Formats: sequence, C-alpha cells, structure tokens
Amino acid sequence: MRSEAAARAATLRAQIAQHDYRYYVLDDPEVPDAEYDRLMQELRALEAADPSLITADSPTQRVSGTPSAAFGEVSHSVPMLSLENAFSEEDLRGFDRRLHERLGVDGELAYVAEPKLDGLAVSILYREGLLERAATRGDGVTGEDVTANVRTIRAVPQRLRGQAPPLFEARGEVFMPLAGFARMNEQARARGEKVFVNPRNAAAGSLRQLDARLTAARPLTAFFYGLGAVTGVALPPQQHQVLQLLRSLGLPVSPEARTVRGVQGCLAYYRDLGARRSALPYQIDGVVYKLDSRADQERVGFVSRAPRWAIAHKFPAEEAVTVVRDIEFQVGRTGALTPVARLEPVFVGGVTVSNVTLHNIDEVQRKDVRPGDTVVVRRAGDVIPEVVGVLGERRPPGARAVQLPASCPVCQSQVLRVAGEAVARCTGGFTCRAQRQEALRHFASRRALDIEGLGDKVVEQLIEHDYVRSPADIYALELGQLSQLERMGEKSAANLLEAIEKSKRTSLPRLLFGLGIREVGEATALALARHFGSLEALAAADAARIQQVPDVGPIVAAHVAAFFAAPAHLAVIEALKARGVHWPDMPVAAVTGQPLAGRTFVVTGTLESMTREQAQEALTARGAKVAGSVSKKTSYVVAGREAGSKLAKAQQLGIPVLEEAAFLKLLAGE
Ligand code: 5U1
Repeated sequence: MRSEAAARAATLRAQIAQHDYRYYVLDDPEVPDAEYDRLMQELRALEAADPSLITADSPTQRVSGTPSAAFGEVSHSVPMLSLENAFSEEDLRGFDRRLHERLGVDGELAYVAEPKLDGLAVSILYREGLLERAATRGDGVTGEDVTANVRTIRAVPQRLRGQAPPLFEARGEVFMPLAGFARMNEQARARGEKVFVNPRNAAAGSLRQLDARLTAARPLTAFFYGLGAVTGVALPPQQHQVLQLLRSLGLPVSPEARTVRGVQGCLAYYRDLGARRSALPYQIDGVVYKLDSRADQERVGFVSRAPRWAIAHKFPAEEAVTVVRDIEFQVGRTGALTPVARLEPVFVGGVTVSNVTLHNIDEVQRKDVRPGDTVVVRRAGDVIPEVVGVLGERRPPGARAVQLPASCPVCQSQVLRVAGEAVARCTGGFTCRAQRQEALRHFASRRALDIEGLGDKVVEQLIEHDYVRSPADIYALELGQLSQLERMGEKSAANLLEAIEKSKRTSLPRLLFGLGIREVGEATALALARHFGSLEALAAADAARIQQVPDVGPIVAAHVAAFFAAPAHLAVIEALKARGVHWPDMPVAAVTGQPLAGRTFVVTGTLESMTREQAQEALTARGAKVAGSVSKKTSYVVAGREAGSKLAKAQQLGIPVLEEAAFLKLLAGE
C-alpha cells in the first residue's frame, strides 16, 4: 500500500523536523533520544523498502554518500560582512559616539547584544523553504560551497517552518560545543589520531571535509543572526525582530540575545556574559552589538567590508600563539621532575604568561611539544595556563623531541621512573638542593607551619648559604644570619625570627602536612591526626593500621609508613621537638559521626565572618571534602560576595548554593 506508506513517511518526517525544532530552536526537547532514534529507524526502513518515498528534505538525506573532489565557488549576492573590534570600553564609547554623530540624534540608542561565537560564518540559502545551498564566507564576496556538509548538521533545518519566502538567505555561525569537542578529541586520541587544538579549528576542519559522511560524525551545531538575500517579504524594521523571524522559520538563534539601551546597557550585558563565559557550553570570544533600528543601519551604511552599525566587543583572549624557547625540568619537593615550557612571553587570559607546566614526560610526548615549536597557549578564567597544541606546520627544521634526563638537572643524582607511573623522580632526596628548597618552602607555607616572611626568596638564600638543611634548622637561625640576607634589614630579620618563634606552637595536622609526606595533603593529614591522636601513635603504626583511616588507601598508607620508618625523618622530628616546636595531641575521632562526611563543597567569593581558608578548614573538620572547581560531583557551593564563574557553573549544573547565613547554620549543625 504505497499511499499508506507515503502518508506514514510524511508523518515521520514532520515529527522528526518538529523534534529537531524543539531541541535546537526552542531548547526544549519533547521526547527522549531513544524515541527520536526509533522514528528515524522507522523512516529509514520505509524508504529502504520503497526508495520512491525519499524526498529531498527527508532527515535521512542529510548525509550524502559521495565525497566530492573539491568545493565549488559561491558568489554572495549580498556580501558577507565582517566586524570591527572593540577591545576596551573606550572603543565601545567611540562606536556609540560616532553613531550619534552620524544619525544626529541624542539620547540612548537601542542595540541588540549577543555572544560572538568562536566558529565559522556560513550563509544558507532556502528556495521555497527548502535548503538549496550553504556557503562559507571566504573573502566576503566569494565563498566555498559546503552544502553537503552543512546539510548534516541537525540544528540546520532542511525545510523552513511556516510560510517561507520564495528566497531566504540566513546567516550565522557553525560551531562545536565544548562537550562534543572534548568527546571527539578523546576518541581521536584513543585511536592514536591527530587532535584539534580548539573547537574553532575543529568546526572549520569538520566543515571543510570533502566527504560529508565524516562531517556527519562531528558534533556541529549553529546559531543564526542575520540575513542575506531575501525576496517576497517585507523585512521587519528592527534587528531583534529579524532574530524573531529567523526563529519563527525554525532557525536556531542564541538564547542569550537581548535588546539593551546605550553604552551602559551594552556594558552591563558584556560584564554579565563575561562572568558566565566559562560556564557556557560553547566558546565565545566577545559580544556583538548591533543597532536595533534597521532604518538607522541603512543610514549609517558600511566601510570597506564592515558595517558601521555593528561592533564586536572582545573579551580578553583566552588563547594565544607563541614560541617555545626551551623545555626544562624542574625538581619538586618529592623529587618529581616536571617539564616546564619556557615561552616567548605572551598576553593571554588577562596576564603575561612565560612559563607553562607540561606536567610529565608522557604529556610532552603525547602533545609532541619541542623547543622551537609554535604552540597555542590557553588560560581561561583562573585556570592555570596550558599548552593546548602545537602548530605542526610551523615547526622549524631540526626541532628535537624532548627526552627524560637520566640524571637530575640540579644534583645529578639518578632519575628513576617506576613502571606504570607517569612521574619520574630524582633519587637525591635531601642531598638535592631543589628538593630541600621545595620541602622548606612547603614546611613554612601558610597551611603548614605558617611562618610569615619565610617566602620563596628567603628560602632560596637560606639554602644557598647552607644555613638550613632540614626544617629543624629553621629554629636555630640567628638574627646575624638573617640580617645578612639580600633585601633583609634588621627589622625584617627580627620580624622573621618572631614569626619563627610563633610557629613553634602548632597543631598535629599542620605538622603532618608540613612534613611533606608523599600523597599527604591537608585532608589526609587531618584524617591521620584525628584517627591516631598523636604523632607517636601514628609513627608506631604499620601500613595495615594506617589504611584503616577513612579515605586512606594502600598507596598513601605505604608512603606514610615508609616516612616514619626512615631514621632521618625521625631525627628531624626529634630536632624539631628539641628546639621547642610543639603540638597538642588530638582527641581521637570516632570513626563515624562526621556530619558532612561524603559531601563535597566548593567555597567561592568573599565571606563576611571568616576567610575562605577558615571555611575550608571548618568543612574538612566535619568530614567534608573541599574541591577547587565545580563539577557534577559537587554537593554544595558556598557563595560569598562577588562569587563569579563558579557560582554561574553551579547554577548551570543545578547544584545547591549556600549563602553565608545558611552555611553557618550548616556548620553549627542546625
Ligand atoms: N553574533 C554575531 N556574530 N556575528 C558575526 N552577529 C554577527 N554579525 C556579523 C558577524 C560577522 O556580521 C553582521 C554584522 C553583518
């Protein structure tokens, strides 16, 4: 029964198009993915049984089977313009002032503000509502025909909804959401294939595949923001209505687009979006403002290829390109060798970056970073900068791959790498100056013995002069020695001695953390202290007993036991005691009864009643875990004043947010 099958196929096509619309345009899907897949399967089966049922706009026709040899050329009858950039508030004020002058008007101008997506501009032509052709911008006048590829993007409708004009050209940006980008790169890495350095390159590379079947497998999507050639309809008088028109025809538009008034409105939008930037599911590099009145747009016109009525207000770049001068290995407190890329200084994410950690030798080799390479460096928000990838085509001839050194670059002791571990270590222990220096720095740090004034520079000099070899030597320092150090007068030397004296009275968790036992961070130090109550009890315990401490596994237990088995370490502890360092024993905690055990907190913003560190201590003392970034595993976010991107991320993920008052109640057990 062909007519029955034809009717069913038409229904299925309409249902699938409706689900695409709900998902991509309204951001409000109606059915689970499985139901959508079932409809597609049914349609495929009908079309396979009777190919005459296939129509040009069938969702099964998104992927064409024949790779093309090259992209055809498309000339844009309405040129695809680019945007001028504003890098500062001043630039934005200049833009607004020039518009006032040209239009001869006073008062605030209305603008449409929307995110500037980091993707690839496209122009898509619909004839009688059917997708006919899609093109890249190219030079603005001539672009490349990427129809077969754009057809594979589910967010781009094959047929416009409702009463479509005879000719309708929509302009927008094709981009790759961050989650899809990460997934795609993970899969490529697992197959040993090349990864993309960022979502923009991934989107551009995907759209320029000659085989559309490959594009179809890439997680691309699109937002539309403007028009090219349109016939047969009167266009609306305002830009925000253009966005409404695009949406009503079934084309996805950024849900962030807003109408704002004057420079103040633009800036408020810019700041709000900037604060939420790192929580958005896609990369953006700024905000675009456009005059809302299309009549005014026409009046001011454009210069060369950019309209006078629109501007891109850029965020500080999160990515920049620079050259690796060298790759050196730093030796840490536990002897771990960390490769660090020394860079040509580059301004990125609002700061100048000249050094970037490469974490370990596996990472260097996986990314294949070499001295002389041109690399993409990324610094987003407060996140530490990273090398995201190498621009292979710019590698100078003869650039040599980095090898793990056989001996420590500081003390020349042997470097060992335990099979299966990513980290390689110097075996010099305390004979290695770098390890001594890091160990002392850690011992004196704020969360350990908290010796104010004993910072990096002073520690460096104390080691250089050989005044200090072990933490206990700090307590034998004399005024005469300290006041000789560079940039240290009598007064600061006296202050430092006072701070050293004050640090003698400490706590067991701080001491345990400060000793720098491998794998023992603040939380583990606290757990050990609460479980054993005294240093003597812990030092006498074997690995099996240490493993009974909540959250302590066999590796940590082995490190702790090994630490206290080393006579040199026991000697340091005895010397500390002999020089007056003391810590009270702690009441041994019952194994249970920790009210916040099993919950993970993130503390952000400024609290009124305590510092962030105090809040974190209060949480760990109640058995909670404290994390530095918000994820699906976070139980609560404690948000003080001026909480920024972490709060936004919590809201986005639907994680409960505690304001200070609620947090204090929680701590009080109410
Ligand atoms: N969001 C947005 N991006 N973007 C890019 N709007 C927008 N408008 C553009 C471009 C190149 O151009 C029009 C102003 C012509």
